[in-house]
Amino acid sequence: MSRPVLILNGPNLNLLGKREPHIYGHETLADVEAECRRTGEALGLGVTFRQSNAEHQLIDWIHEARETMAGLVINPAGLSHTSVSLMDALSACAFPIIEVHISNIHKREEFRHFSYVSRVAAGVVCGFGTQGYPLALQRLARLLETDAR
Ligand code: CA2
Repeated sequence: MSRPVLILNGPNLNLLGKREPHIYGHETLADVEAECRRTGEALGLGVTFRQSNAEHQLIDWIHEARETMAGLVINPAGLSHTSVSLMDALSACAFPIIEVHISNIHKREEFRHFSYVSRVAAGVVCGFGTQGYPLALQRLARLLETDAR
């Protein structure tokens, strides 16, 4: 039986592949979703994939996930660097959380170097382009095998 995992994408990631390809590449969010579904199937994970531009929506999905999901991959986008509320919602989750950034945030502006989400994540994938998503799923699958947080 596959284990349910949630992949959340924060503000503006709906623009992926449509703007700023020099930073974020040419793949669209739909391409990323398709790749995550393929990877999830191979790993025995049932993938739910969502994006919102609204902080409250992301928080509501995280609250729901506490009851329904075994793990979470999140690209919090700009909210990584600003949102205590998102961090608080994530810290109420008992399952493992992997944070993904498509770009290498440490190579960019200073304000992107800090992430509130990293404080509650089991691990962070950053700077691997959209390949970071399937890599995060691989790590999540491994953590779920051992039931570690
Ligand atoms: O590298 C990442 O994945 C980020 O989470 C992306 C965020 C940025 O604020 C973080 O510092 C790093 C930006 C998401 C917006 O994505 C766009 C994609 C294409 C065009 C415009 C924005």
